[in-house]
Amino acid sequence: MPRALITGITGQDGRHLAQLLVGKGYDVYGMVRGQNNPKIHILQDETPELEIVEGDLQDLSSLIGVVEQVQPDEVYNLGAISFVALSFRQPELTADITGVGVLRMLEAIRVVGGTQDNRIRFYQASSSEMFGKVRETPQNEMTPFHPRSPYGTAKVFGHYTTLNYRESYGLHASSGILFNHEGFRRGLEFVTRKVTNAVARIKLGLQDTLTLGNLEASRDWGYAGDYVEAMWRMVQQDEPGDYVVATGETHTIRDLLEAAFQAAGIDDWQALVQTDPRFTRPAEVDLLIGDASKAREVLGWQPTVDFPTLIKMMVDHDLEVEARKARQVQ
Ligand code: G4F
Repeated sequence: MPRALITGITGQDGRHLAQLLVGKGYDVYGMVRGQNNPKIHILQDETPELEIVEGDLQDLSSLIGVVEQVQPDEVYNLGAISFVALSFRQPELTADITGVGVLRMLEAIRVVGGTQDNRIRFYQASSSEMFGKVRETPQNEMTPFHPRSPYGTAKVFGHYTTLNYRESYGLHASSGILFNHEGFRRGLEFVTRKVTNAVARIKLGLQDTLTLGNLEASRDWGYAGDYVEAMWRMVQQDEPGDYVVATGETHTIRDLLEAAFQAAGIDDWQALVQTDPRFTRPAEVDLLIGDASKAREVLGWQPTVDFPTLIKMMVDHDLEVEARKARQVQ
């Protein structure tokens, strides 16, 4: 059986990818840091086949230990401080985990001998945040980067480090430039889930209003379950490469609000939404829209869930979860 090691296993993508790979017959190892990570039991309920290993993207010797122990065929580096707003408050930590963490994992693979005959293939979770103040629209693999946050600059470092290990050591290292991807496992701090959860609570009479930051930003939002399939396909190619993964459609936060309230059957929502500068960022990424032609042509990948379906899926999920929680409190 092929073996896969996933960092960032407790995050949305880690959970989707673990299930995908188990379904494909892999032995899957998920790396967590520290003892008694509270999310481990969720992972074990969801994917009982998953093995948990301990390691830390801030600690090279722990990564060498994990790679030696697991002897993976494929490493998926999804671990990061991934919330852009937090990266402004903790820029150094973000640079260390989201940026230098990539270098440490690549070094661990090199030191354990994984670059010989491409014994260990590597996937880096790069991000459309690297495009930042976009130089062209839509964005593709050749679009220059102009990051707008400590998260974005750290991702650029990770992206070029992946490229450098490919070119220097012949490592089969691919980089997926993934645009925003969402779903019912998305954290409540990200705007889609913050909105779908609040809309569900408003519908159930558990909350009165919703407070957001910039409503004019535009994002290319897809479904996370589709995007982990693209990661896997990149790693299966004979040659490593960089790929944009996106839907090719963009929507503002206002469109998101409209879709979410509509999914809950609420037409008149304007008065339910407030804005507060607390939720705006020192520098914003105004518009993202990806051109995934290369992924379509080379990987045969395309998204299967469109924007209204995605938002409805999330609202329905949150209606169910919030109604259950409310029943338990009574
Ligand atoms: O949902 P967001 O926090 O995602 P963001 O910043 O686009 O980053 C996400 O996608 C990236 C891919 O491009 C990933 F690399 C990254 O790890 C993460 O998954 O914010 C989306 C937009 C922003 O423009 C933000 O300013 O929504 C705007 N927004 C407006 N009000 C808000 C809010 N975002 C959040 N999180 N909370 C608000 O109240």
